[in-house]
Amino acid sequence: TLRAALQDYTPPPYLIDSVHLNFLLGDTVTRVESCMQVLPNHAASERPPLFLHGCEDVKLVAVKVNGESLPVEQYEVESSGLTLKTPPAGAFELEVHTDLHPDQNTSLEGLYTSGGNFCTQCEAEGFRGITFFMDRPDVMAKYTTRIEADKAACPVLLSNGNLVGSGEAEGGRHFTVWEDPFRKPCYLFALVAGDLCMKEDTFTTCSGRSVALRIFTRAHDIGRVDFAMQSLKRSMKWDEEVFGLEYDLDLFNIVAVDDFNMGAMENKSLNIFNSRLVLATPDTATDGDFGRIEGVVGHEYFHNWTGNRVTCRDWFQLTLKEGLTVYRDQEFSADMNSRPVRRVEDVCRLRAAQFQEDNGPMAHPIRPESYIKMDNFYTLTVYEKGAEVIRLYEAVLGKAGFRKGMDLYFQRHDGQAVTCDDFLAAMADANGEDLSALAKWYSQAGTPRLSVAAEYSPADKTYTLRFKQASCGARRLLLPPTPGQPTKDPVLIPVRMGLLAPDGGEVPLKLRGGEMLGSEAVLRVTKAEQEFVFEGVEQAPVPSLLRGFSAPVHMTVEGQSDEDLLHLLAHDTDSFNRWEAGHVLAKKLMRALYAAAKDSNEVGGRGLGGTGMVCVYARVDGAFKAFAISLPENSELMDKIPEADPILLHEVREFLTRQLAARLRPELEAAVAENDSAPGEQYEFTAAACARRALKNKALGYLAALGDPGVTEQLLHRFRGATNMTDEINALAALDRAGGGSALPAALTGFYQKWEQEPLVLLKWLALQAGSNVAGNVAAVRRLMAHPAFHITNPNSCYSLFLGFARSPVNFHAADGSGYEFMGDVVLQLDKINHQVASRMVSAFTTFKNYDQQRQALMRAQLQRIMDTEGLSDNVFEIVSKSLK
Ligand code: HT7
Ligand code: ZN
Repeated sequence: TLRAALQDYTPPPYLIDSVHLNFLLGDTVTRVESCMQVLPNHAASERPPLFLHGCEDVKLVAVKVNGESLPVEQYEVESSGLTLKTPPAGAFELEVHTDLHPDQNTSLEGLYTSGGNFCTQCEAEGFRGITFFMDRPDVMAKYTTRIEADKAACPVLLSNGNLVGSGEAEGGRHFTVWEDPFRKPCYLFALVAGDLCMKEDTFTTCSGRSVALRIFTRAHDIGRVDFAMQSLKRSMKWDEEVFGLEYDLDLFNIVAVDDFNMGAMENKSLNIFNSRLVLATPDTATDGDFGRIEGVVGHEYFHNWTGNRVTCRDWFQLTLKEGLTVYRDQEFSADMNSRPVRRVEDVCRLRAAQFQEDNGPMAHPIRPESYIKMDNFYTLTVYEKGAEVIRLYEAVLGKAGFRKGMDLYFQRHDGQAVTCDDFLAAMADANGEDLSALAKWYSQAGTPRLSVAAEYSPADKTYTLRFKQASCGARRLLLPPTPGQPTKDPVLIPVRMGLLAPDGGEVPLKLRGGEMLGSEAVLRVTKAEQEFVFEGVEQAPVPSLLRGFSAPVHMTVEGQSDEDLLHLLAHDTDSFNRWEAGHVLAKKLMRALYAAAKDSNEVGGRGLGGTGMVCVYARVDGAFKAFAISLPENSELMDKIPEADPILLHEVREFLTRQLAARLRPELEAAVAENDSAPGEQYEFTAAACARRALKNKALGYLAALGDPGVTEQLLHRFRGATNMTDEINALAALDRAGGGSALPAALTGFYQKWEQEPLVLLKWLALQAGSNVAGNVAAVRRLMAHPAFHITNPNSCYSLFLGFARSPVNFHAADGSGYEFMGDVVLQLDKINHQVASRMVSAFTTFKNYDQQRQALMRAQLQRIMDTEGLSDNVFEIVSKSLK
């Protein structure tokens, strides 16, 4: 097992100027002929060996140098790669022929088949599964790709760049030739061949060029690509308007495939997508699906500049392209929909999931220092926290300053493979600012803790905010320690803030010795302890801090009362913080209920009810009403509950849900009535329509908790009469939550029969059953593995069934360990099929230190059992071994 380390980076000793690839696709064997123009990238006095990465499944057939077969003693082949011991001095031509079996490739990296069609996935290190190559992103070459295949089986043959040739070949075969004019690393290479239908549109760029946009799917699905196509056109326009970035080729292709390890891939001009992120019609996709499609289509398109034109020097720099591109797709979605709603959703995800990662055995900085398998570092930390770090630049520099930095970044680095330091330098230089205080965000893992104490002096009308970057506990560490990083330095935390007067008005801000700042300021907290004194404050204000969640930190405001929170809820001008006030109240309530239940062995026994939340619901309106009654995720609560009992926490949630449903029943029924769609109303994916459906369905979910037969009847009626998938699946989920009675099995069967031919819809059906909290459901989930709707070689199927199951507190965390044992079995079974998918399943275990002693022991036992298994993949080994440390 080899570990790569950031500190070991050295430039490649050779470069590949151009490569000609010839793919001879076959039923079982595919031959790949690669011809590379190699250039020395070392001192003339040296003759270093040339190492080309390879992989076990690639069989070397021939090696030639400058047209001559290379004698066997001049090279060495191992499963890890091919070494040319003494390459010629100066430039030379290297030809390598390999044989592959794409139909047997269940790892879904390199070249594989999905539904009989050929496709590729090369990021991060999959190109070496196709041919021997310098598989590292700082080797950027020009590609020409010839693809030859049986014409009947593969009428469509695609690769990157422009189509420059095509024709017939012997034996009923045909070919195409593609030329990509832009240099690229091999991880952006793509090939697709098969029987596909296509839908075409055009986009005229800001400089008047016409770009053909094509989306390819299987024939059955081609009627479901309109939304993705519109999303693509909107992304192209948005990038021109917001960042001045224009598309650079005359063709942009998207291909949808069913078997795909992740969401999508930004291969130059030939994006490949998991079909669940392309195909959508109102009857098969939910509002959530539409939102994700828009975001991911945007994300992959935006990579054309942030990732492709400017790429990463090495994989440690992954956040350079991913954090930045997530930031860009979040901004795009915010502009297309409701900005405040999007921000709340993004922050919830970050705090519920990324903060957990930062607190667990896999914690790493957004720029990791080492890895065994790079695939394990496509994480919430690199992506989502990475995007928050980009947001820090925006908070510090303002939108205009941020744009200046982006412009300089492209001006300096177009066509290069660069580092996060280069990005920071471009931002700093474009604005004449010293941003070195931001650098620590790249190298330190963990979520900083920021505590704030406030003091008002009526005598001199000053208001002081004292910030401490500190964690609780005796050691007074600036940040909680993470694996390998016991101590931390302070970081730059931009705190966007305002002060609210007792009447709810905004206090004009003036820092001691400074100018008037208006009603909002961004304080730069850079020290372990730092204070800011505001002058001319007439009455003790309520502070509104970290507006818009201006930094990814845990913030505690000392002495913050429920009254303060209700004041913010009523008056804050920042919509995020208004929502946050209600959210903090809900967290306090749930933690109090949990603590009481733990003490008394009785949930809700001390008369704690949902009064605070009832107030919250009454005071929030519009798009936020659905959020106002959303209870915080368990993972957000566990941060402050040591050795949590997940089932007790679940019971607290159920109790509170019933309480709220009972106390708010008239309001919830009104919300359903007021937000119901009118008969015959067309589905629209707009912020307003989504907000209405979200509130209605949230309200129905609460009403379901009442266990009232009348409600169940209504849900069944809604389920049968639903005219869109959002309402249909929500009614089914609510029936499940209502216990469903005898109606649930029939509804599930009806749903299956209705959607039997639609694998994407059946993913929802699998996830819903897998996540059920009916005790003993593990047996049903095991049975579902044998159902025709489930395919163990399909990642989506596994994510729905297994990760759906891991989300059930009652069954995954069953006290007898049966849920853990099941997931242990799943990891071991999947590791023989697909290492990446298997290692994602291990994530169910990595939070084990959050739970009570018995559960910790049971989870650890499963990790140990996995660890003790022979022939474990590097992917699974890396996560399991770190977890057990
Ligand atoms: N850049 C893409 C990453 C990706 C990937 C990584 C490892 C294994 C499979 C993968 N498929 C796609 C996705 C993105 O961020 O756009
Ligand atoms: Zn990406």
